[in-house]
Amino acid sequence: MRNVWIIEEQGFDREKIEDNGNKFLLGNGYMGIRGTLGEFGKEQLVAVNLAGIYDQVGDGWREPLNAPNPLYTVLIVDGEKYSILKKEPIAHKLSLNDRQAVLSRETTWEGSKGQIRLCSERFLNMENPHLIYERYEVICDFAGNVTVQTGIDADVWDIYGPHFVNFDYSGEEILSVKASIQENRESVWVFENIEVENKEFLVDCGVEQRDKTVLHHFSYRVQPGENVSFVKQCAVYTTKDREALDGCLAIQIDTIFEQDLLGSYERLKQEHIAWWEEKWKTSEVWIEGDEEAMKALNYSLYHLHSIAPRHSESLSIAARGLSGQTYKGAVFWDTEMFILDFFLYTEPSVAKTLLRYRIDTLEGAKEKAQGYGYDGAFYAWESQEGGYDACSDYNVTDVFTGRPMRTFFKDKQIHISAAIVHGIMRYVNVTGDRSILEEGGIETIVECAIFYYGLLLKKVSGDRYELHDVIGPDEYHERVSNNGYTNRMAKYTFESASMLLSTLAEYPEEIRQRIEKQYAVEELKERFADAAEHIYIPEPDSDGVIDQFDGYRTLEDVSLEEVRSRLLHEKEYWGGAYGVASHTQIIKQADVVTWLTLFADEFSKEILTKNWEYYEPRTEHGSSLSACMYAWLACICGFPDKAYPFFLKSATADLKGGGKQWAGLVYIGGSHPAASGGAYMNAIHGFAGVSFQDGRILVNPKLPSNWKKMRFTLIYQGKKYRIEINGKDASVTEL
Ligand code: IFM
Repeated sequence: MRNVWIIEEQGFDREKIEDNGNKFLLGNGYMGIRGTLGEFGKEQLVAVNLAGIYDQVGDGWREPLNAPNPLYTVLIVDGEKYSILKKEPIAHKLSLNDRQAVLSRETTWEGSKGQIRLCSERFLNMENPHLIYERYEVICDFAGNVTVQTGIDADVWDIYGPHFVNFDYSGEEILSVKASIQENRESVWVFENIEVENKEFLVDCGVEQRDKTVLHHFSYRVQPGENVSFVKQCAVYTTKDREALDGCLAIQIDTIFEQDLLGSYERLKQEHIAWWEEKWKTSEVWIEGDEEAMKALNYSLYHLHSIAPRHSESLSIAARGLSGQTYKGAVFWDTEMFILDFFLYTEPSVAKTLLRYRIDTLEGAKEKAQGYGYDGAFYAWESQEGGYDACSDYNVTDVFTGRPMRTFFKDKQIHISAAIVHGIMRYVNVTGDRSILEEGGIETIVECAIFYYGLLLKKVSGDRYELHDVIGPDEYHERVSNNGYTNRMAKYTFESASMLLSTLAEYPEEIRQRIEKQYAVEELKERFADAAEHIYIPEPDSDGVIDQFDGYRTLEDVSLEEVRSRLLHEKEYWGGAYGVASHTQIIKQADVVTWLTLFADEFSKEILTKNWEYYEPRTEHGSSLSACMYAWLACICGFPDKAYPFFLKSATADLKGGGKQWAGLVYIGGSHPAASGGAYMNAIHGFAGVSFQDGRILVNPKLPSNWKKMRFTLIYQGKKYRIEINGKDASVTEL
């Protein structure tokens, strides 16, 4: 068997720099370091992307900060610079061991006197997420002068920057850059320390500060085969880490950095590998019969582990993880609806951290609702700190005029609030831990229900409630009425809130009192029960198909190819007022299919299948959130082989790269955590057929024909289980 844990790229292709940055990303929840090379700068999209710290420059979009890059390294041999960008190598390999989360690089150049080989490897500390380690080695097969300049490059890549305005460089043994953002609200500190091997060959060394870099330089005189090598340790802190900083940063860094770095490196690496090994014990998904799928799926899980905010008790995951500033580093419904399950089943404490972020941003959601004159909690479509909605009124730039286009994602994607309710309820049901409800979850759910209640419309003569003027998951059709997904999720919210208010007696006295103090419980209970009963849920037509929204099937029924052929520009936005899809039945992503997947037991197999077959050819899959829902529903319908290509599409979103990079003229490239989480859900719920009933795990496997066996671990209601599947047979063993 090939090593399914090695992700490798042979040769150097300039065109792949951007995709490789995502593909070879290292992360530890606190920061993500793109898979770029030491000699790269901001033009190659180098980024040390930080979680949960944002800045806005002028009228530009508010986005997360990229810290100065402490892994910047330049190699000079006999006076000539060896950069892959300037000098074509004779061999080059980038390799990620995604079981160990170690990224290595090997590059060989043919110089005028012989060959020069550069090998480096790096990893991020998972226990202390501020720390980065790198080992670097150069070997020449000739006698020559080797100089290495390595240190911190503060000329960072920004999309809507520059964010850093004041720089404070210092360099003795430990280099540091303190960079402060506009208005001096936040600062970022980056430290770098280095220990060189083979000091006997050293002819010169020192520190220099030039432009926006502060660098150590080491010059060696080497004989053939003698290596120049060093180990770097770097640290990143921000003013958000106030406790850790404690006002005396320099002293702390001395104590945090290893004293005997060379001697400690191997031990640190082994500890790092052991940390990951421990994670894989609970999270690895083993598949017999399909190495490609097993590799892609576990690689997706590697990405999810790398962006889990384990250092915090209240933080979420951005739509592009920690791969850069794309999508403003904001949190979307992606987290609750696509990413959450992986953590629910393998590391519930992380799931709780993700949901705590929503509970802690409830005030932001209430403010947003108030801003529109609504009651309750309307969560941010693109959530940043405090629940601030970073989504702009003009979120797409028109390719023809260069003008911002009015979009309504922020105003009309009301389904976001229900996603948070869904996440909290899933947490409670899967973990059996109700503490999240007691710690603000009840209020969050009630406020979301109040929000939807205030939006309900009823015809004077009618007896049903409707939701008008919304955008469903398919963002190409704006301001529609009775989007089935949105209505069903609102119903779910009413049901959840009503159930919670009806069972308050089960909670400790102080919780009950807290809730009763804030709400007219009896009145709300009645309202929510009534709303849940009477909200209009679109039904299948005589042909079994459900309209995605009122009048959907009166729109032009035209093929995807035809709509694509109408594009006048490759980056043109398909939705909105003039989009090529807006007046047709072509949709961006799974919409009705998402609804039917989540509530499959409310429909017959026949209806599920008819809708899958109707909507799939009409779906562009223009979002990485789409394929996994089609895969999952195909499994529910009993067609795992039909599901398989959709599953693979999700699982390989970052492995293969090449996804959509533009929405109009807005850059949306980066990694795809929702697709990773979606692939996991496909494997567990779809192919393995895991569901829960009355506190029990049910397994009803529907493996694709090339999968023989499957094995994985799940944590359910506080206990760990090993699930083994062999064809159609399954066993569940408590561990
Ligand atoms: O949340 C998604 C949305 O559904 C489609 N556009 C991209 C967003 C972020 O992934």
